[in-house]
This record gives sequence, C-alpha cells and structure tokens, in this order.
Amino acid sequence: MPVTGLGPYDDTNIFARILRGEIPCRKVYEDAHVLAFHDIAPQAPVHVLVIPKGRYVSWADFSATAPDAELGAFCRAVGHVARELGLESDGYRLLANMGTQAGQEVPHFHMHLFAGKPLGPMIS
Ligand code: D5M
Repeated sequence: MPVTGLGPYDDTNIFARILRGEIPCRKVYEDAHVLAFHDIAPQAPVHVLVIPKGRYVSWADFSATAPDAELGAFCRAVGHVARELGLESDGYRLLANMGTQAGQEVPHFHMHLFAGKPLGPMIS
C-alpha cells in the first residue's frame, strides 16, 4: 500500500526494523550514517537500497530536514556503493519514490540503485 511520504515517522516500518537488527538484510555497505542492502524483490540483476540511518519518512523529509553532514554522507555512500559493485562502466539508475503517486511503499527514505541490464524507459 503506497504511503504519503509525509510525517510522522513510524518506528515499526520494515527498514527501521532492519536498522535495529530485528530482521536480517543482505548488507552491501554500512557507515555511521548509511546502510545499503539488496532489495528483497529485485527488479533488475542488481537492485540495492541505500537508506540513511536517521528517521526520515521520504525524500521530501530527508532533503528538507537532514543535516548537511547526513545529506553529504548519503550522496557519497550511493556513489561508493555503485563504484564498489563495479557498476560505473555499464551505468546504473538511481530512483527514489516519494509519496502516493510514485508508489512509495516503505515510509523510511530509500534510494533504489538498479543495474546489470539495459533498463529501458524511465517512466512506465
Ligand atoms: O520500495 C520499497 C522496496 O523495499 C521494494 O522494492 C521492496 C523492498 N523491501 C521491502 N521489504 C524489504 C526487506 N525486508 N528487505 C529488503 N528489501 C525490502 P518503494 O520505493 O517504497 O516502493
């Protein structure tokens, strides 16, 4: 069920539970501000989710309220993950669903990273 991407933050959401270690994930990268892990239902040969560790419900929330240090760390981490997975030569796609019409399902901001095949048109 799509979510609005607007507050308040729900501490029971699935990514909050992953961050607390209550449910497992296939971790790709972690630092003080960021966790990256494989999507449970991959839509491409490579489908990784990159999430901030802070409590942000969506891109709208993260971009407006996160401190610069967290914004910077997040951007650096996304680039780092793509580089470490060897995706730069063939390319990759970044996508963040914000709110209902975009189909955001999990109310914790996340960036999708897709790669591993020609990805086709951007909007279906
Ligand atoms: O994308 C939410 C994404 O989250 C969707 O691609 C499935 C993924 N998902 C849901 N639960 C899990 C777990 N437990 N591990 C890994 N990935 C998960 P959205 O942009 O909100 O539609």
